[in-house]
Amino acid sequence: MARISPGFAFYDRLPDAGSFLHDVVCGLSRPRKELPPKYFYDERGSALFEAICEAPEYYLTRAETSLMTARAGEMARRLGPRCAVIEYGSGSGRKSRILVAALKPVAYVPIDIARDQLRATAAGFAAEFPNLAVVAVCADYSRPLALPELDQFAARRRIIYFPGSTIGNFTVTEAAVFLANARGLAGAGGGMLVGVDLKKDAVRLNAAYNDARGVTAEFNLNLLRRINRELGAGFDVGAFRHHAFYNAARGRVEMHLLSLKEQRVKIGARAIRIRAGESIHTENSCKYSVDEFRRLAIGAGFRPAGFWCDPERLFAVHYLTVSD
Ligand code: AVJ
Repeated sequence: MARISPGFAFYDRLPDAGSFLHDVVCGLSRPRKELPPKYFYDERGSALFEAICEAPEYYLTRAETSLMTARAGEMARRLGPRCAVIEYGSGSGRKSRILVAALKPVAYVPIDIARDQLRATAAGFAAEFPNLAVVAVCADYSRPLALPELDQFAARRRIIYFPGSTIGNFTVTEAAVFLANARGLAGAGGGMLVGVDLKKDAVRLNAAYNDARGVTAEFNLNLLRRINRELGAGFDVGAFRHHAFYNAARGRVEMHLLSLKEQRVKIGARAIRIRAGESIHTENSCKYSVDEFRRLAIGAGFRPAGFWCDPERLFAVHYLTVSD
């Protein structure tokens, strides 16, 4: 049979550039300066993140991908036929490709903030899985989000797929709110499959966020380059240092940018001053034991319905369900 050139739907629901300016100015006006990690992912940032995933120290992607490869069949049996898979932060789609190949859902709805990568990923899925309806949504899923109508696909259940331990970017309190919203989106009879990096020794964690080739440092610093380019700020990027460490008391890796000198920059109408030695907190990556994450999910109204770990117990994938 001739293969018809495969298509996909594309919805652009990205907030305008004004919210980037607003979030940056707000974050840098706080007594402890911070920037939201979602802004790492401009074109260069997305490419740098892909390079991080290849770094020998960054075990997360390899552990989760091999876990998916080994267990996707089991996961698919658990989730059942005729699912609609909604993915938060589809990125390159490397992990969802494994899930989709095993699960054979009726629809795949990748949601991502990086427009060009989302287009490429959606096109790839449409070409690879001709019987799959692909509905791409370019959006910031950390904000309330109206999804396109999915009823036409007559799915038995909605599955939210949230791999990569991206949930770790939220604080524990934010993650609880986020999960409660996701539960609403999955709806009665629905479920969620979440990839979560496990707590482990600090040496391993510190190495993962301080790779020897400095790709993570470049990824972190790229946020300042983006602010310079898109918002016309004049940060001296060379006078900042990448600083990442495991904060055991809070169960998270923190990434910061340390300014080595005093800097004054103008962003929009605002003058920002950074002292020598002052930090900008750019990311949290919270780590959860299996039990901690299950308790969090229960608090958000989900029922923990199974989990899978790699043999080294580096990473977990949790299945959470919503009762009918
Ligand atoms: C994509 C959010 C899961 O927190 O480990 C990688 C991003 N930051 N190295 C993570 C990241 C530094 C990553 N997540």
